[in-house]
Amino acid sequence: RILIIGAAGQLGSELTQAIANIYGGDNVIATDINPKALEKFENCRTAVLDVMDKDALKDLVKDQNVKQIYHLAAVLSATGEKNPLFAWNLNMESLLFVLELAKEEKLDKIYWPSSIAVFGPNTPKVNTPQYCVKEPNTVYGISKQAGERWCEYYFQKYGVDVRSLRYPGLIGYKSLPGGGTTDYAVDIYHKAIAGEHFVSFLQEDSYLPMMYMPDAIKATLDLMHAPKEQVKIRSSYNLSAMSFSPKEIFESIKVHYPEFSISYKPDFRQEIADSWPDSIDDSCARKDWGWQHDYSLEKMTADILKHLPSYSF
Ligand code: VAH
Repeated sequence: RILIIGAAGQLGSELTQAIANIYGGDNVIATDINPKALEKFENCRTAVLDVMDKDALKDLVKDQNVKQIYHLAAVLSATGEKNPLFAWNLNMESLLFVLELAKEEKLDKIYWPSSIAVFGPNTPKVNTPQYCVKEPNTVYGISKQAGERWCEYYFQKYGVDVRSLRYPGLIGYKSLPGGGTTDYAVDIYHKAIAGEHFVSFLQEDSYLPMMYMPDAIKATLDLMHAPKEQVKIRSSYNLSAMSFSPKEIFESIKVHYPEFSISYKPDFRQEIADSWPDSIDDSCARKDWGWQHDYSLEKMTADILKHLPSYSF
């Protein structure tokens, strides 16, 4: 079976559905710490799980014959800055335990998301390469960088087949974001269809790498389904689709909602966004396992504005 930790999160909500559609609901166990959040999963197994409860996790893996784990639970960048040691502890302890469990129980595959947050203020900002200076200055970024080192270590030392992607900001209409610096790019659509004014917590020209959720799901499954020998990078792959600023996403929405209005009120998240790249070079992912994105900003906006108004959470 496939175990998904943090299944009710922004990425997990959609990735769990996609995995259940492929492997059959009986072979997928969606877990989250919040029992209420699990109610939305109708066509797969569910279980309440606190990822910090190592015994419960080990029992679940053994009792349910789990062979793959998608470990998606983490404290994201903005929330992490409010509670640094809690974020470090949860993000790192949980990953180390999943890697150790994979080694002990000889699990087939592990998936663990990294992020563009591994890059820092002195990383090349434009077309950021796969290999470069990475001095992240958020707890979330530090935990993702350390996590990448551990993933590569467990692959090289113990043969654990762990795979990872450095996601850009992810945008989808089927789930709400969970405390990231790119959350504005999801919230803006909700304000547009509600006919309300939007206040951006990032300044208008704050460029960030971004990706529509269907592309993120496709990349994750393409990577996880790739033959082992094609997965040449065992820290985490750079991954990219587009880059845009709050002004540009606003303009793409205004085409559909001419009355929509925006103002800019940068907060503490501006400093985090400023430490991240403007754009990413993901040529390694395209070369090693054939990554191709589908969605541009205009195509994403049209798709979200088509579905969000009638989507019930
Ligand atoms: C965050 N959404 O903002 C996440 C992501 C690149 C950003 O890692 O923390």
